[in-house]
Amino acid sequence: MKEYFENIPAIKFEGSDSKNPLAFHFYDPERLVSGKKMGDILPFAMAWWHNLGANGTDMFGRGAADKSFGQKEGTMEHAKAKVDAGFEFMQKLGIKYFCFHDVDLVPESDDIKITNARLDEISDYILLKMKSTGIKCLWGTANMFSNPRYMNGAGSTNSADVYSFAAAQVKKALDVTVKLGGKGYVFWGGREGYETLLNTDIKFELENIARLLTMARDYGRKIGFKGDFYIEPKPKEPMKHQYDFDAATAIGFLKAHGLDRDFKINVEANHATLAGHTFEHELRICAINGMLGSIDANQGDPCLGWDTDEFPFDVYSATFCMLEVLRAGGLSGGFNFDAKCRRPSYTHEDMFKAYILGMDTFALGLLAADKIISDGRIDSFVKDRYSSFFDTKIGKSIMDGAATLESLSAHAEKLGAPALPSSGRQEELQHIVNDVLFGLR
Ligand code: XLS
Ligand code: NI
Ligand code: NI
Repeated sequence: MKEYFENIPAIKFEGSDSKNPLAFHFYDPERLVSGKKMGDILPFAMAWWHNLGANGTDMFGRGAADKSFGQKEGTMEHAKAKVDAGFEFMQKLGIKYFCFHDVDLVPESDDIKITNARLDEISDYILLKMKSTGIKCLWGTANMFSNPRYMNGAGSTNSADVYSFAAAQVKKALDVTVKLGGKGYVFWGGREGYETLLNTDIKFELENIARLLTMARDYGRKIGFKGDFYIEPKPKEPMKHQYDFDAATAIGFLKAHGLDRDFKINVEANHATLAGHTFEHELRICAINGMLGSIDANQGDPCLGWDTDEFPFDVYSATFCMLEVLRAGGLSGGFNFDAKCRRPSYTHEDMFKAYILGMDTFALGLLAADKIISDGRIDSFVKDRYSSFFDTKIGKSIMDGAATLESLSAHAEKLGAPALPSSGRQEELQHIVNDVLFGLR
């Protein structure tokens, strides 16, 4: 078997004293954190599209990275070389999962029957690789945003033919996901949104999206898909207004259409930033609704207003993410690196270094979050902050449902001006976080 990354060894954990850039300094899959293996708490996944496909093309220039893997792009030989290279990549990094769009796997033909036959062929090939390596599929999805037919969206399109085409793609992508034993199936509403109300019927479009998701749910369950469907919210880009703006919006939509038992949320860090939220805000909204599904692990750039899909580097953000994940009892999905190297980092070696950065960043986040939880000061502060609802007669009456506007008014009248609420002590809490982060070793 040809080796695609000849100069790259299997990446090992060497510890934080190591200066070897091709080693993990913090990610040690065997290390126990609160009794669980780090590798099990952090089920990392490779994103087929960025890692094996993205070559650095942007609006101003063509690709700088070579992702041909020795074959002519747009051929099945190339598709197979990507499988071989991808599995070698995951094995060398110890990554246990991958995520894909239909058209990441094979070149798309105008005739969906041809594309589908190619998907059958490549998924047979992937299945063999999965069996021999133990690597699994985290989730699959259909790309319903790149082809010009989706200029007005897929579920939200104004064309019944395009809608049918989208349905056909979802059907096949679900078939492939089930064939590969995928844990989840994602809908990122890439162009499910609009540019101007002058040409748009929002109610019609939202209901049509719900119809498509319902058909997908029904078909998936019919063919034996037992995993979670996910919506991946994003507020904008490519559309000005995207319907799945953020987690709260997507959860409300799922509940309104009776889809909340089958769907959870796939939270992408950079999309949270674009929505004007923090990553941890989005995770908390999902967790309190019982809908925390999976994570697209990346980060944006506060200087730039778009989805830069950078590899996670921000340890504070990873720490706050892992706090949410640990408090929620872990993820049923995984951590998919929906991230790409910067255009000037165009070598194959850079691909490995990028994943090492991301995996080490989340390992640090996990270790810090675990320390914050066992330190206990932050959690007990938050609990105490609401104590007046548990320790006082009036508070208890609110909590047990006995209070009425009349009873609370009578209490307020007796009070005169209430004392100010207790201090939020934000700065003290931030200081505690720094203590934990930088006293890590
Ligand atoms: C784009 C999205 C996309 C989804 C999968 O912004 O993040 O990559 O994760 O379609
Ligand atoms: Ni994503
Ligand atoms: Ni994204």
